[in-house]
Amino acid sequence: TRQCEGMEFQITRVLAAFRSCISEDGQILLKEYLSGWKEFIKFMDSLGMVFGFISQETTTKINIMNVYLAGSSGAEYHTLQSMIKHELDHGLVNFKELPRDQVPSGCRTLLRLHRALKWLEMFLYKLSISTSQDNTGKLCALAYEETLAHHHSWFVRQAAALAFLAMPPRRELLQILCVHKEEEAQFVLSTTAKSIIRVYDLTQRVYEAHGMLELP
Ligand code: 1PW
Repeated sequence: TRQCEGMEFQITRVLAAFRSCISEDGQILLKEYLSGWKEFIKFMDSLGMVFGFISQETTTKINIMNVYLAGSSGAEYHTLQSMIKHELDHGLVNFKELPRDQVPSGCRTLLRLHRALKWLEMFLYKLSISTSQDNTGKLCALAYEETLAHHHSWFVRQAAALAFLAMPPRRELLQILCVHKEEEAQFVLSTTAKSIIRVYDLTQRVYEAHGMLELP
């Protein structure tokens, strides 16, 4: 069996990151948000080559955010709310489609991760209520079709469908997730899904309040 310590993926680290994502005054902390995603990317990478493009695309989005966080205005990117204020105040949001050679705004980039987070949450939830008879690829596909697929082109949806076919069986998947007992799996998965919902719902409200749910 797989060793579950050290640098390899652990679902409990995803949980810890998203749990610490909301500050006491209701701000979304971007570093924690991105670290939750970074941990999850390790999981996608351990699913093999076919998940490569999904994992790559997520990494690309995180890297764009990291450049902003490390940049001269980095302090403004401490939270979702401060980022929105900063980009609005300086006309950086890009409410219109950008030329391909321009770096997308933080608001636009995080919105892509935000939409993807719904997929992740739905997948973990479905996995948490699944039984040993369930097909993980099917669960993943269903979660995708109910959420992120609405935002994707035909081409991306086909590529995603291919990746789901290569999803490992449930038993193996739970091992990759570093949960070994059935009850433990249910608990960790549903707790993680719940911590993600809180972050997702708050982020959604903030984007909605600024009319930013459809940034191109
Ligand atoms: C195994 C459990 C699945 C949950 C993982 C969620 C990962 C989400 C990454 C999906 C990437 C699909 C391929 C890329 C599509 C891009 O076109 C799209 N990006 C995202 C993150 O949805 C839109 O970005 P774009 O093209 O407008 O810059």
